[in-house]
Amino acid sequence: MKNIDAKSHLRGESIYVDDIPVREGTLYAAVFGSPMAHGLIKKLDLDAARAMDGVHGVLTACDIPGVNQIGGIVEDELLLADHELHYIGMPVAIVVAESEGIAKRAVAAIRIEIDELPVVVDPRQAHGVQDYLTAPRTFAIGDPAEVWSECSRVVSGRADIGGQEHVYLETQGTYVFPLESGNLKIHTSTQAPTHVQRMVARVLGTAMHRIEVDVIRIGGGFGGKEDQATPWACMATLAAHILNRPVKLILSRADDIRMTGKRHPYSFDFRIGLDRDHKIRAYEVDCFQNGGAAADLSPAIMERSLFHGSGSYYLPNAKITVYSCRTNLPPNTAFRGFGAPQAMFVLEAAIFKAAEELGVAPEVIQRANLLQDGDLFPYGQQAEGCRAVTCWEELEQTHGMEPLKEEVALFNRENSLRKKGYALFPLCFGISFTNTMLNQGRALVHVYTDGSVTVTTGVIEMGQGVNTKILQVAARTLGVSPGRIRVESTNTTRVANSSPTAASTGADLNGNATLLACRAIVGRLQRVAAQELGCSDTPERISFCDERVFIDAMPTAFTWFELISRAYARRVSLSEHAHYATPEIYFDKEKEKGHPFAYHVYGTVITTVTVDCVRGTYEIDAMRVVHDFGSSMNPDLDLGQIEGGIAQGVGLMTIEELLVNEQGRLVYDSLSSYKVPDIYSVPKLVDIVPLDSEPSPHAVFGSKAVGEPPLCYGISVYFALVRAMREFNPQFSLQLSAPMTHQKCLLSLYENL
Ligand code: MTE
Ligand code: LUZ
Ligand code: MOS
Repeated sequence: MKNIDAKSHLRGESIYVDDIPVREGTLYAAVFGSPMAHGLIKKLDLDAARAMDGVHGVLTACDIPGVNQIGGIVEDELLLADHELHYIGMPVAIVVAESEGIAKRAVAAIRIEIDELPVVVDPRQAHGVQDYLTAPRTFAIGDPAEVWSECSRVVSGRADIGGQEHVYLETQGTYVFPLESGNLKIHTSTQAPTHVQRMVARVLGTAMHRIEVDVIRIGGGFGGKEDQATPWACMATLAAHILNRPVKLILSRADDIRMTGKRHPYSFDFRIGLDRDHKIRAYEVDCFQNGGAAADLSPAIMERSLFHGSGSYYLPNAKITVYSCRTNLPPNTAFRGFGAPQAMFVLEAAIFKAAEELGVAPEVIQRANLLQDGDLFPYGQQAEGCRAVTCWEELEQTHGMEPLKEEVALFNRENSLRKKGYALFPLCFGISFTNTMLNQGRALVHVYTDGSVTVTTGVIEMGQGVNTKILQVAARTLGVSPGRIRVESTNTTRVANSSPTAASTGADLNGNATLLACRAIVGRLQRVAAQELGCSDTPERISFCDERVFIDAMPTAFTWFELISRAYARRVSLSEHAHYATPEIYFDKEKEKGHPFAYHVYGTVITTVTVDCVRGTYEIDAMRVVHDFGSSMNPDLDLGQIEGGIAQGVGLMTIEELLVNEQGRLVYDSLSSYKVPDIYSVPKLVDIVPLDSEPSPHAVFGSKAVGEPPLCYGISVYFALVRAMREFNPQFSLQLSAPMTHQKCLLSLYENL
């Protein structure tokens, strides 16, 4: 089944916020953000902006009728600064004008005087004074302290991983229409319409039922619109509410990069202890998460780092601690992987360093410690249906690991200025929101009297193809052709209280709800058909397929359309609203133990790279993957997700560098200086072999979640590069600091040579 958006995307006909036809009377908003990373507002001069022709209003914190507070997990984030400024770009005032141009010129006319305060950008500095966004947390299993002395080798060190800009194609944006009686309709590019609805209601001091949020699709989110679409929607809605006019607020790329949060950079101190047989006896890590100026989703991201601190390995004694450090940067936020890639990176870094010190290949240690069925994760869940070893072995066989290694060795013998390296990475990613409460989905299905069908769920289509999967679920369950079904926009009035589309759970939660809704309708239609066919006592004999009614799996003369007419004539409901909650999951935060994940996704990658040791540039030759899809309901979409995830993971590990100076200013703040992967930076070959595994019981139709996990395959690129560089220069100091930019690569190649 092709992506249902393919045709309109290709023809440029798909609608995003900025494509919604503009209504008469629309005003345009632009936001004035703090020019300093930390300070107190001494004077805010809005007169020049207010006096400009075409300016209808300049709004500040004192214009907020409700509560000036948008913190979702911790209530520590103002919508508009009132006194203290915490990061460059922190919104201070909203200008509303007759055109975007006027609004921007008015923003430029705002003057501010600030009493500067010290700026902190390094999480270790915040840790030094225990300035945290939320209390530190530790996950532990066994006791590392007891076994260090028994280890044959103990290795410690520091590792670092940088942040990442989301670079969704559609920047943050909102278009709001005031309706009658103070009600408002909001079109916004968000992964979390209910979150927008709740926060708008809070800011306006009104009830959620007055606020309708509608999303057709978004032009990419990657986590950047899980929480951080909300402030812009609140600002536009505040303006529309106060001025009683439609208001549009679309961030320019420059403002979006400057003012919104990114993936969290982390810094780590690790210690790893091994036995003579390369088993990891003990592992301890302190993770310093750079959270930015407010909590946003940092506590949840911290949690996912803790959950993935043991990667795809069994660690009998481990202690993983995360400190969520407050810095003067835009609040960092969700980004595909949500703290897991960072935690996996430091463990791989520890294994890599230990391997170098022991003089063995890292894959020897990796292989010796792979998770197996029955093993405990540090959070108390037992590995079930574990595919770590299966994926690894399948990779050895299907991709011919030994010949690949020989090829690399041969190349390195024959070339002195170009060197190849390879690395493996085993993936294990937990599926479910770690906050159990969020694991619920809803769907509303209508069958119209002509037999056509609409489905509304709480899920957001952001390019991942989830609406196509929803449609597949409905088509298969109702036995009608996909062309008969339309997936509606996501709308808080039709489906309420939805969780964000995040944690890769969109298809599972909303697909399962769709399945339940369709099954309920099928149940009623079976009874109607049984009555019509004279077998009222045994409706279970009836089934639907290819728009026909079957009895005992034999086709009848009855079509879907006739059946729908009869059902309507018999006054049977043709609509259903269903709710799905993931079964069996729970987590006890006191004990830090539980069964938080419905299931895990596994996979293994082997990556080969070639480094140009004269220039410090490199190419990724190939990434060969064995991935556990369960039983994929749409292999094309799922392969697309893996390729996209890999490209983003490669960017994170190689060229995407978020450099911040001491004043808290982004150094690479545009797409001409912040490098995102292009066709030259992605692997020349991506070969994905599906593991033939069981359909997963909690995955919709047994098709495992695929959105975030594959990004982690990118981690292998870092270590493949270091190994290639070692072939040229065995002497450089091991920094374990991602991304490995071309610049860092070049400097290391000639360090101590
Ligand atoms: N794919 C595209 N094309 N665009 C996106 O924004 N977001 C990713 C992933 N794949 C994203 C994407 C993230 S961060 C998540 S959590 C999942 O999609 C969410 O969708 P799902 O739950 O339906 O997998
Ligand atoms: N959001 C969230 C997420 O609130 N909880 C999660 O566990 C999560 N995981 C991944 C991405 N977003
Ligand atoms: Mo994805 S980071 O869960 O939006």
